[in-house]
Amino acid sequence: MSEFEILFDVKDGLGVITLNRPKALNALTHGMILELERVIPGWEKDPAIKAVVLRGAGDRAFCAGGDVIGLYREMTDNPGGTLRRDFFRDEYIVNRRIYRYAKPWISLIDGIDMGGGVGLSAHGSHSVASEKFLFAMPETTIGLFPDVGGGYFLTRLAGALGTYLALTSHRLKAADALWAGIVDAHVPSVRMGELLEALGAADLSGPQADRKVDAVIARFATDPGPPGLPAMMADIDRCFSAESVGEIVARLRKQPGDWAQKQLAALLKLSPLSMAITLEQLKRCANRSFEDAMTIEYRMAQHCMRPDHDFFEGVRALLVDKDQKPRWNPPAIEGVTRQMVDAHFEPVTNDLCFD
Ligand code: QUE
Repeated sequence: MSEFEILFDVKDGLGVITLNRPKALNALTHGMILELERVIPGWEKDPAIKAVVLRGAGDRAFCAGGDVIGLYREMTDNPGGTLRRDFFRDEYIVNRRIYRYAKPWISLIDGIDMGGGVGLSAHGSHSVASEKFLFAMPETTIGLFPDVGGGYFLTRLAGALGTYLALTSHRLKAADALWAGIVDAHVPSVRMGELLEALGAADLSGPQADRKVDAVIARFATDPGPPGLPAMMADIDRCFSAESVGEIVARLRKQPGDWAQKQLAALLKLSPLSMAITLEQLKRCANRSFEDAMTIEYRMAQHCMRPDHDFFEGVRALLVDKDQKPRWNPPAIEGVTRQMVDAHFEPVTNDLCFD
């Protein structure tokens, strides 16, 4: 493979993008984001390109998220730097461009798809997952919140599923993601290459392009097996529809059975502040436009970039020092005040606004 972090190729009328940091599970750097925004607007207008296909290099990941280790390094080496400001702005601009893209945007997800990767796949017109697919919005694990349009797409899932996925960082395999509507089809890993060739060979012209892509994908789609989520939805809705994180915890405590105790144990490891701001994010983003959700998330992200925020402690503990023992501040949900939460939603200088 090439030394470039992201590859762009035009073949058989397809614009093919390959995220190319396989050793880092194709985690998105600021450079990759800037390259996307440099190339994809032109492809949208180019009559020689009928659709865009996005994939990850290597055999493990589509994209594990944003390059949060890069953000951490800047914070420790160059606290006055601009990466924290520009990374999220430029990433969210790309997320929004994909959401509004005028041509089919097809993600071939043959492995891990988490956080920032979901921001590149979930807002496009088509996402295809293999048996290696593993989804999560895992940001509460590192003191962040489910951004990249999480406030938009998670609030549009059934019942309290989005709140559940957002708060617990719970992982889904292909069968559950297909059931939830997070992906559109399951195609075996070994057939992804043939699917790409078939898309190249297909006539995708005209106003029915999305339907024509559906038809090509359908030729390769197989049953991923039964989903596990349907049997959990009553519990998820009962416990995760509460108004506050404290009330969610209280409902889990009262609920008999293994499932509730497992969720409780999972929640108690995560950043209490992250969980509180995430629940508020979902309330504020429900029934709002994609653009409004991104403006809200940009303000939140800027607040999370303060040096004393849980975000840096989370990245340190999970990804840099790997001691797996983040010291959250405050350490428990009872310590999170209304004021701490509301501060994340205040306008910032250089707000992200779309017109
Ligand atoms: C939560 C996250 C991320 C994460 C782990 C979490 C995330 C992310 C990575 C990641 C993984 C492997 C890499 C890398 C980054 O891990 O966003 O550079 O090689 O990018 O618990 O949100």
